[in-house]
Amino acid sequence: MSRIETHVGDITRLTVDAIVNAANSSLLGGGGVDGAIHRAAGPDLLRECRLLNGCKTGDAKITAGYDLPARHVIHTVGPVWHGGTEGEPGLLASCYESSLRLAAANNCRTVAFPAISTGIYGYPTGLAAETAVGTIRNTLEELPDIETVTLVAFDDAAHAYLLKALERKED
Ligand code: AR6
Repeated sequence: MSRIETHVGDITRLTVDAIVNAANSSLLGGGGVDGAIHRAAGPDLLRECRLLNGCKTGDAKITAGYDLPARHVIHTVGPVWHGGTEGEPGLLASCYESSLRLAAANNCRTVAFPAISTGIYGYPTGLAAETAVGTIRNTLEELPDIETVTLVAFDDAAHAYLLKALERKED
């Protein structure tokens, strides 16, 4: 049985142990999924984020989920797409790996990810889906306590890329 699932819709509605936020290095909020998570969590989330001293690209930090159904938010900072020659794939893989390791270290068994970097940061959706699926598969081998990872697509087009990536790697 695969431990990776997909879901189409709004990540802020999911009842999981942790949702991952596609943040920026300030961790002080922004647009896209970051804005949606801060709106749904309420102002206490920003209060806790102010104490974290930001986050480097490819790293992750954890907070409580406040008014969200999710118990925690894991904030990670994806790379801005510059054409793929500035280490973007490695940095994106590092977002997924760091977030999963942080989830496991905080006893989170169910984790949901948005498509990190594929909105405002311009990472091509298909390439990002391949990196997400490959990295999650590899990392889960070392994290037996994580039961389910949900990859959240905001629309059907993004979902199709996720399904393609999941199919391709499932040999
Ligand atoms: N639920 C699930 N996915 C969503 C939601 C949602 N509620 N809202 C948007 N998406 P983006 P990035 C999808 O731009 O590219 C912020 O300002 C969206 O369709 O949120 O990593 C931060 O502060 C896309 O597929 O994140 C940073 O400055 C994916 O989430 C910057 O944007 C990611 O799009 C980060 O840019």
